[in-house]
Amino acid sequence: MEKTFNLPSHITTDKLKDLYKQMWLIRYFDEKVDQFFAKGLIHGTTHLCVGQEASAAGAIAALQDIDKITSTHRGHGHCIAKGARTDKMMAELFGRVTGYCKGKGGSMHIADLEKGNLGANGIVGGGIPLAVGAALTSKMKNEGYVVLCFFGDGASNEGSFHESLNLASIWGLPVVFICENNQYGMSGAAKDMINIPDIADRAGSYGIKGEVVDGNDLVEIINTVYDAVEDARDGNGPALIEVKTYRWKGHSKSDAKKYRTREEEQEWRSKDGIKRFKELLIEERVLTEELAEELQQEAKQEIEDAVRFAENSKEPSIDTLLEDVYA
Ligand SMILES: Cc1ncc(C[n+]2csc(CCOP(=O)(O)OP(=O)(O)O)c2C)c(N)n1
Ligand SMILES: [Mg+2]
Repeated sequence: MEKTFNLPSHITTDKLKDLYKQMWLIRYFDEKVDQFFAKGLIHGTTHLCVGQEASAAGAIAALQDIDKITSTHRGHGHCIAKGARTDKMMAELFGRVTGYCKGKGGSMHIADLEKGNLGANGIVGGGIPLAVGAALTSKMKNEGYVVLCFFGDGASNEGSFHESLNLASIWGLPVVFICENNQYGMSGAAKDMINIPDIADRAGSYGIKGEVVDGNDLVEIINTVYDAVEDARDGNGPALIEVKTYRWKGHSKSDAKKYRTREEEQEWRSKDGIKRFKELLIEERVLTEELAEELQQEAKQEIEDAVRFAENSKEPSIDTLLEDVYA
């Protein structure tokens, strides 16, 4: 069986297995980071995307290798899905020389230009104009790549979102905006901050297509993003896709989550995108229980190995303190 579920032709059976493992990699990576933060072994700050795995894995699976992404402060999943090495990511969070920024950048500065990841961004809404700039480059130089731009519900209230969508629209740029509506921006519920039920409807103000997808349905995400990306590649301009999802953990470290109920959390956990994808793959005979378990264990082991790699790497030496630092 080469192709299932009416997915794009590059999503082969092997790719489906990879995606299943990839979602576990993202989850185990962030679970591990959570533990190390709690123990005080990782410094700075971090934002975990546990619960949002299908969004990163699905949207990026729709791309070709030449395509680019811009990410956010909650970007570990985007990074892994765009092909980053988990050991170099973990080393970066541990502040070691083997990390993506030689240990000086941390969670919100990981970029991987070789793989087309233009970088995480600590400025809410900061990646959106960058994505539009990269898409303008693609168009002007006729490079053929599309840019996938991730941001949150909170970021969709920033001026940069509105200015960027307007420019991308009038210039017909090859960029697809992915709004990961995880229901909260810090402690603010999206429903209290935005007076329309669907952020995707904001696309109408800019004359571009807007769609809502279920953030726990990997297949729906791949298909919707793929159509938008290929449309953009064909010169038909941008689109806005709102992924309805949920962050299982707090906003950042030390968040008691007093602004939401445990029942609400439980309800979203029961819709887990990884679990749903596993059930689908078993039903479609792509996976057996045994193979699913094997892939999950491989992912777990890779993250354990990433931690060993980080722990065994050196911290930057004092004489490199001012190297590669721009501010
Ligand atoms: C320009 C700017 N304003 C405020 C902040 C502080 N801040 C960091 S994350 C965040 C919430 C962002 O919410 P959302 O866009 O929904 O992303 P999520 O954290 O939910 O993934 C805020 C306000 C910031 N980093 N940058
Ligand atoms: Mg949010």
